[in-house]
Amino acid sequence: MSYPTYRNLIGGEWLPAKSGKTLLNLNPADHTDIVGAFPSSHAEDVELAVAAAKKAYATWRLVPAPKRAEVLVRAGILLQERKEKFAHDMTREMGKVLAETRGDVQEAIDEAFYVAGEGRRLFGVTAPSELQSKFAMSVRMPVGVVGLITPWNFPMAIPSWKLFPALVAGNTCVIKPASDTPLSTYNLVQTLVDAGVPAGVINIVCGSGSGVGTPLVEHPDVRAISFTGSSSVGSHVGQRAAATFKPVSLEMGGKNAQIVLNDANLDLALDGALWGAFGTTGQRCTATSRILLQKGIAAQFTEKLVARAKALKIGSGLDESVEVGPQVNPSQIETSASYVEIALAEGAQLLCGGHALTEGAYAKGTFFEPTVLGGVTPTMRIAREEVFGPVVSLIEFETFDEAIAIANSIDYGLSTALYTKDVNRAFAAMRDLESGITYINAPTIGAEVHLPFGGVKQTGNGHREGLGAIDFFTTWKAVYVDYSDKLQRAQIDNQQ
Ligand code: UN1
Repeated sequence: MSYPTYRNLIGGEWLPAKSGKTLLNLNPADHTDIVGAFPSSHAEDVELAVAAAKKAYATWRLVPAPKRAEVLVRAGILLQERKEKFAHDMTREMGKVLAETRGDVQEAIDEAFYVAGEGRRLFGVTAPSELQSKFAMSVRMPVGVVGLITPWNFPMAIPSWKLFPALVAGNTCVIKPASDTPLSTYNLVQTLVDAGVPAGVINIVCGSGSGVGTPLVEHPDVRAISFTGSSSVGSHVGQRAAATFKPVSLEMGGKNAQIVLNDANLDLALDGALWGAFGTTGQRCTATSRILLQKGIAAQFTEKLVARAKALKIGSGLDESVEVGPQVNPSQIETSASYVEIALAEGAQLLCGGHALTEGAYAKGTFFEPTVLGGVTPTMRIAREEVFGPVVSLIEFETFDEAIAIANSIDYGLSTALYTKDVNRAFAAMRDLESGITYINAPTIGAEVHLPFGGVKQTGNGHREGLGAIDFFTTWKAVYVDYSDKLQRAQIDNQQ
């Protein structure tokens, strides 16, 4: 089978990895379908990319921010024109269904138009000086060369969350896409190039975490790192970045709970649970992986959820009638299968699913059945650890306070959802749930780009994407202008 060979983008040129080696990008619904060969890069390629980004920074930082933003407006319009093609490419390399990959491209379009507006804001503050005839203000400065490390589950949206605010703020970028899904990042970056991003302002270096990610994180000329991925890799990234005092934004795992109270609209809660747990085949950091059911509705809800989970159509995401696509690669399937085993050994019950699908139309792909586990208790590993697959645990509770305590009893804190008609409980939950995002009567997935995205506890290290990304990609400078024509000593001359 013939397939295209892609290259790194370094200083405006498309170059192969110095090693000459490539990695194959396979369709997870059919591993005989090769999407393309991508460079298998290493430290020497990172070196060239960082040097190119450093050179481009000298001029990009001086382009007025509203002008930088115009590139994003043009990119947003081009993405609208290319949406259908890019969604197909993404389903082919990542697996999720077309409706969702269209949504992923749409998220990048939304981000382009949202962040373009920041080009005319990037506000600082002015403050009165304590001294006469002295002016005090604070301005946002770019950080410099930034390193961006992105995951495979939102292969265009998440790169856009990082690239667009970094660019509008005047930084230059080296991006390492996930090795499972580099094509969507290529499509995004090619669009930015077509929209007028100058050479060297964005560089792509493709390869593995150890080949590209580590040298990027450790490079002394890289001034900040923004990473989205697992908590174990994030911990490594954070520690390596700390060695060179780099600011690092980490967005990592979740174990997101949907709470359903007795008074909830059950059909709505069911729709939310199915979408939250099995949308993107459960491979979202915001995916619903625990459903907390109040005793009064637990049996009825469980029965309906299991029936609907069993009825979901699984297959290639390119088939418009399919509801659940494949998992991205064999190792994700192994993780799902091993967590089912762990859960059963701990005493949970398998209510449906639980197995990889390997026969007939599924034989060439990495498919896993939508899986519902009942009888889960809050201390089991399946109730505490991230699976990142189509596996959801049902936990029963008696009181609202107990539900909040269970929801909060884990190490993660990304997204939570509460289904109820009781406004008092809704507001109490908004206050008490320990998560960066809380939904009322909506599933744990579905964040919009112009709100803060990120979590507490082991989900992140305090930074936010969306509203908040500009804070990460800029650094404050305080500027004082003394127009008194004499030396004025702060804290001294104004004290007489
Ligand atoms: C992720 O969960 O990995 O909120 C990102 C959502 C999407 C982004 C999810 N807009 O579900």
